[in-house]
Amino acid sequence: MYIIKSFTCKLTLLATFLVLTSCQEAKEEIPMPALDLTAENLVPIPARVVPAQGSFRLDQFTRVVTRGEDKLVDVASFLVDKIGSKTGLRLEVNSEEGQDGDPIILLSQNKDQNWPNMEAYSLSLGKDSIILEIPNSEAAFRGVQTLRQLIPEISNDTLAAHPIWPVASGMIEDHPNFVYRGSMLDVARHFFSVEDVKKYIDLLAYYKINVLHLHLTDDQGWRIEIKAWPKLTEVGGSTEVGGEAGGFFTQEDYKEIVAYAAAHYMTIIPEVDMPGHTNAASVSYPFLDGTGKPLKLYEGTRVGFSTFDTRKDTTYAFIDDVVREISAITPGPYFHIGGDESHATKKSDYIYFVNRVEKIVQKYGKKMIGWDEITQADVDSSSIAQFWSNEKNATTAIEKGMKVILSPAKKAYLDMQYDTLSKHGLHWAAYIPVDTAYVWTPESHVRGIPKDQILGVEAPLWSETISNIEELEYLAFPRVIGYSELSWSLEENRDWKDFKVRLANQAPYLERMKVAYYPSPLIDWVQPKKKSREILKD
Ligand code: TNX
Repeated sequence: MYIIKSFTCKLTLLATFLVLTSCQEAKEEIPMPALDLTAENLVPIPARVVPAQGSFRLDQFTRVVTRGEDKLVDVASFLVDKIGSKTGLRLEVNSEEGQDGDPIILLSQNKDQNWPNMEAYSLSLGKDSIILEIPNSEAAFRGVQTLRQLIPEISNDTLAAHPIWPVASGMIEDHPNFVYRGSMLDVARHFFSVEDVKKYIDLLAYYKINVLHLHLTDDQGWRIEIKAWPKLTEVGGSTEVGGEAGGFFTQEDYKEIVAYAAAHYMTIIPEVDMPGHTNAASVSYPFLDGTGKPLKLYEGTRVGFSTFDTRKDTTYAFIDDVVREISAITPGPYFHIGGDESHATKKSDYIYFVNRVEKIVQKYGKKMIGWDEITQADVDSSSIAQFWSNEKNATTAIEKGMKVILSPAKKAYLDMQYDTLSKHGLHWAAYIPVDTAYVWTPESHVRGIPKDQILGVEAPLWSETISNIEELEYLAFPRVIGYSELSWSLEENRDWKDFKVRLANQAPYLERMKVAYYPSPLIDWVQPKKKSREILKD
């Protein structure tokens, strides 16, 4: 039961004809519903959820307050902004106004607690207050996503004279299973705009994904401006699969993406795929070519036909410039060198190449990531292998003391078709319906890879068959939501039957965000309820 304070003021006429005003508190009692916190449709599922009686009253009087580092204010503003788009409420952060008894959402930094890791958070959901306790602003951002999911899509207008969004009471303690929770977007086969990438970041961040790997170059296109080598984008960026105009990110565009990702506590990993997948670069600067075949722009979808000349010093001078320029505008710790499907490179040349490029990446202060083939070279234990197809390469990585990112094509490739009827996608690795995408165990997927050497899970979205955001969303959603749970949630909490219901309940959010998700028939999608008022965008 909530007590709302308001003041009714009476005029009192005294015998002396003095008019005095006296104010007296009147109380409106608002009955709040009992909600079950364990029945909320949270994705990814938190480590621990303990329900309690009652619910919190989110309404226009709610105060959002921060205690701790300055960056918490930005996270609180993000929350207020998202509450605004979902509910229409216009709350303020750390406002001086308000009264005792107003509902309060407090973001409180506590560095001293023994947190399981630096993204861990606890949410105490009371009747009068919601307290998000965190070691830092990154953890606050993760906890805020949980809170966003707990706010109902529509208000309960029968409780009081004003709209109220009841939030279930209880306690949530949560932390990620893997520190690396990724998605990859191939902007090389088809180009995607800064706006498209930002929308993808919005959606991924809501599910606590914290890495976006951009596959920036391939045979069909070079998509990132390199000031020392302008033809890469002028020539190499001029087309794409199917022969459309292609495109590229200027360095300013790229910085905008990096900054947007950073505001969502997401790391951008740039990939320059080499020594194969390099036709667009070699057409732009033919001295790079190691095939000796005639060069022309490529708009098809074959792989494995191009290679750099790995024995020329000028090739490495070029790569030095590319790695230097991109590293300078990439705050994250990683640089991805590709290294996959170099079928046109001799094995000895490939090994020589990877060894040399690793040094360049390290020189610019980055850790090298490469597709699993790189483990054939003499790579350092600080470099990271991204397992996609060859288990032997993955176990070689373990023998070398490297960490591994899991992207098994048969399970985690977002560009695989759901089934034979899928409008977009390929099926060379498998058909991946929504259940297959979720029902596997990263912790034990490849024999011989211990959990402590798994950095995390990444779901790559190759773009041979998709050319706009709707098609991207069709392949990515809903499967990427499952990958978020596989990488965030603890193994003992993951369960397909339970996930299926929680996934079905993502429909109202996805529809509000205008996501063209694939309405898989395996899921009993929840229809969004009608809203009594017009609600703004996210
Ligand atoms: C394999 S996975 C590739 C890509 C293709 C993808 C299509 C990997 C490292 N290489 O070049 O786009 O299959 O599914």
